[in-house]
Amino acid sequence: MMADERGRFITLEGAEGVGKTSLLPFVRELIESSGVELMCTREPGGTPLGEDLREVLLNSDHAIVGKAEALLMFAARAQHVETVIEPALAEGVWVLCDRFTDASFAYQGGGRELGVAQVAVLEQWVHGYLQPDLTLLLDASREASLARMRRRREVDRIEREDELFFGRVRQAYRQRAVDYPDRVKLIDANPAFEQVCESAAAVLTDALGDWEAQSVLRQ
Ligand code: Z5A
Repeated sequence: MMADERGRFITLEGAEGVGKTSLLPFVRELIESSGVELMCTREPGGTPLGEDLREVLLNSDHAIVGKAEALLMFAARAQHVETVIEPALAEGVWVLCDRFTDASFAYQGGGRELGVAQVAVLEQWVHGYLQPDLTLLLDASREASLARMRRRREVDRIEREDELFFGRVRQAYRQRAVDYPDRVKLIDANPAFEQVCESAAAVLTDALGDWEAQSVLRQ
């Protein structure tokens, strides 16, 4: 990569329990092995304000209405984009983010049924100029996700929703891959972890190759 180039912005997405958090160190290592400086972050969170909002969103007992939930997600995101993500990218640092705005389209747009148009208005306002360069979207059956979730910590506020909610979340996520095929790469997360890593590696290797070629052409 040329010294004065912007960093690349890569996001990891998928419904709860699909294995994003498990995959993150593998993705991190693969990207770093290409020689770039990489920063890992997450949403909601990534800043002191964002982490406080995460606590409210996931662990408070408030009955938060869908619109308030969407606005809180985007409040955390506005702080995150302006103070962390954008400055890093501008300095040439690559950013790997565990969830970003595709999650708002899936959970608030789909799960809470606010719709794509409402979420798109917030997206445009908060970071209309910024989109991930690549999104790895892990997709697994609800049975597989549930079985994996049972193996870990207690459930948070959103995870207490019903099956219809999670059906809409998965459908909305899959629609993102249909609507943005060049950016959002659907990865089958049903198989064993090693196989999921292989699929993610194939997608990443392709993207890294394309970006390297673009970088060489610009020199
Ligand atoms: N949210 C939102 O609503 N709107 C937004 O805009 C944003 C977020 C940004 C926080 O997400 C919540 O915020 C989330 C969406 C909402 N709520 N829900 N529900 P989070 O990312 O912090 O939390 P999470 O979705 O619950 O993710 P997680 O806890 O990090 O789960 P995961 O990353 O998908 O899974 P994991 O922890 O990597 O794996 C779970 C277990 O399965 C673990 O024991 C693994 O060892 C095992 N595992 C993983 N992969 C495999 C395979 N392939 N086979 C077998 N076992 C596996």
